[in-house]
Amino acid sequence: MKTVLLTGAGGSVGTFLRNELNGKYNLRLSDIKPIEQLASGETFVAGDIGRLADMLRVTKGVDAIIHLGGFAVEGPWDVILRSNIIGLYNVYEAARINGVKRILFATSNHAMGFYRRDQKIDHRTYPKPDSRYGVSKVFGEQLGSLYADKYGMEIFCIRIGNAATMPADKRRLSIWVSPRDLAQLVQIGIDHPDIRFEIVYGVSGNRRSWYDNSNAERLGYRPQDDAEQYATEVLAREKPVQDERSELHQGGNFVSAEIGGDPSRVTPKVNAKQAAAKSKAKKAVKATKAAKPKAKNSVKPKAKKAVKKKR
Ligand code: 15L
Repeated sequence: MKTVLLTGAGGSVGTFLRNELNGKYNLRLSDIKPIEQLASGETFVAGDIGRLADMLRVTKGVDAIIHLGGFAVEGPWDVILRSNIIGLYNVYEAARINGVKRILFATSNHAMGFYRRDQKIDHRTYPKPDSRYGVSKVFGEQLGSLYADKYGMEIFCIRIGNAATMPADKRRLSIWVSPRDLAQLVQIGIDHPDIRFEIVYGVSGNRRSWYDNSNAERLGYRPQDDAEQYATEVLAREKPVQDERSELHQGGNFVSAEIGGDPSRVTPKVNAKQAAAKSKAKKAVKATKAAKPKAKNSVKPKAKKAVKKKR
C-alpha cells in the first residue's frame, strides 16, 4: 500500500480526505499543531512548512504528497509569503531532495478569480488571481511546472472550488466539490500512471459550473455529485447582492476585499494588528488636522503682505 503524506492535515479539506482515503493508502498526517485522534493506517509527524529542515524530515520515504498546508484565504503579505511562497518552495524542494516524485498541490479557484461569471475557463486559460492568496496559488502551480520540466517530477494541481458537505451559497453552486468527488480526483492524482504536469478543477459535476473540466475527465474523473440538488434551499437563503464587483466575478468577495476574502476566517491576531494600525493612522490624521489652522494663520498674513509689497 502506498504511503501518502498530507500536509496541513488538520484543516477541513484534510479532514474530509482522511475519511475518504482511509484504508486506500497509509496516511502520514502533518501539521504544525498535533492531531490527536488517529485512525488505523494513520501516523502523525509534526512540521512547520516554513522550515526546510522540517519538510525534509516529514517528506522522507513517502510515495506521494498531498500539499494542503499554508494559509487558506487572503491575508497580509508576510503571512502569505511565509506560508504559501516559502512554505510551498520548502515542500517541493524537500520532495525533490528526498526523491518523492509525485506532488498533488491544492491550488484554488482564486488563481482565476478575476474571470467573470459569464466566462467559461479551462486548464489552459491564463491565470487571473483575485488576491495575494490567489497569486500564491499561481506561484505554486508554476513552481510545479518548473519542477516537472527541470527535475522530472509529477505534479497534479487541483484548483479546488469549495470543498464542503454541501454548497454554502449561490456562488458555491458553481464551484462546490463534495468530499467524495474531491477524493476521486485525489486518487487519480496519486495513482494515474501518466502524470507530468496537470491542472484540473476540483469541482463536482455542477450544472452551473464556470469550468470546462475536460482535462480531469480525460484522466478518468467522473464526478458523482452536482450542487444543483441543493439549489432551491441555497437560493432561498441567499442575501441580496451587496457588492456588484464581487457578484460579477468568479472569486466573489476575494476580488473586493483587501484583507480577508472571507473575513470570518481571518485570524483574530491579524484583526487585532489591523485594528491597531487603523487607530494609529486615525490618530495621525487627527493630529495633522489639529496642527493645520495654526500653520495657516502664521503663513497667510505674511504672504498677503508680500503680495501687497510687490504691487
Ligand atoms: C478557497 O481557496 C479557500 O481556501 C476556501 O476557504 C474558500 O474561501 C474557497 O476558496 C471559496 O472560494 O469558496
